[in-house]
Amino acid sequence: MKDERFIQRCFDLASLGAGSVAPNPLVGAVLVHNGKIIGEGWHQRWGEAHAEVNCIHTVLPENKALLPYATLYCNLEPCSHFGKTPPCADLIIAQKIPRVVVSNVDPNVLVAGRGLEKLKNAGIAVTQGLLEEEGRWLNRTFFTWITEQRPQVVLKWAQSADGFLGKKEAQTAISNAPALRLVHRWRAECDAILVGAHTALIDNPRLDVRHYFGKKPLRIAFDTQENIPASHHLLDDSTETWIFGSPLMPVKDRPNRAYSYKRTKFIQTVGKILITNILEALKKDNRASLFVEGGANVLGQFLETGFWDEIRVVENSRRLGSGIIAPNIPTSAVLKEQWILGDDTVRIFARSTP
Ligand code: AOF
Ligand code: ZN
Repeated sequence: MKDERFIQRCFDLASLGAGSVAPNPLVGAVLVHNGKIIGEGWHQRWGEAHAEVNCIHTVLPENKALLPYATLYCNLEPCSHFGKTPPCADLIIAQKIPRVVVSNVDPNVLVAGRGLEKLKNAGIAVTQGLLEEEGRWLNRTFFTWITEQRPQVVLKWAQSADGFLGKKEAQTAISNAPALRLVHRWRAECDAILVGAHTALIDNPRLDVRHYFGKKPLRIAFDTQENIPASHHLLDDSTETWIFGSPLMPVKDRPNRAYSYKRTKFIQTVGKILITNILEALKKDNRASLFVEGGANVLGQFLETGFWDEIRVVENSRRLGSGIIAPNIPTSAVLKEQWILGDDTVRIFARSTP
């Protein structure tokens, strides 16, 4: 029970890296001596120090002598490879820490149990598999990235109590202010946000992070008919944007497409835009998650083709009476999280693994 509590603390620390470490995992580490925490750390930024290193660095000089009697808790197996930083397993051995408790084995082929092996060979007592399922849920993006070799696809929509996304030809506010803040947090935590042509045109979304803090993800929009006016937010060149469009005319001849875009890339496509092409492009660009914000048509495409890992639905208690019908939650989806935000209910579903 005590071990689980410290692993839970690792999860909480690990979550602080959300939005900053991808495609690396969220990792937290805690050093405990006699039931007291003497060090804590987490992986804060991609390419920088791992959780274990940051944790060991926080141990006060007067507590350093306790390391040979302490337990290191970490939600992910300590690494055994020379990546952008040296192996964490070597550091743990060098610090003479006698016991290590982890939640998940690292699925990365460069590690995959070798970190734990290294520790055991050095005589360290290793316990693994604590709160394993919770750990996998926390690091679901990393697990998809490593095991499926593609970004985690998260579908999101807001619907009325009677199951409508909004009115047909106008932007309709469905969810409340706290839910808007939550959605902006989700945006800050993902690597790319996508909307379809109709949403880009009718809603004129900014797809930025205004109601939360954190980095701006890549924006992606479909614009096969080249309908998005240059005055729309998505074409303001304020942040990295990919516009998937048709190859009817070279970019330079399109009246809407100025030459001066620096951060906006117009990607020509032949025929229907394929989800696999988008996922491939994201993978090449090292982007581990895609947040799909609608509309109904695009959400339907992802659902029909089976390219989804998570569905996040915000449901308001008001009824709309008519409008665009919200997608059905597939039978393969399982409810993982649910909470109330005023008159909104937030639900997170995951694809059930057979
Ligand atoms: C750990 N602790 O905090 C993290 C680990 O490129 P690098 O050197 O940062 O290595 C990235 C890989 O290391 C990543 O794919 C995963 O296998 C592991 N991440 N391991 O011991 C950490 N973030
Ligand atoms: Zn490491």
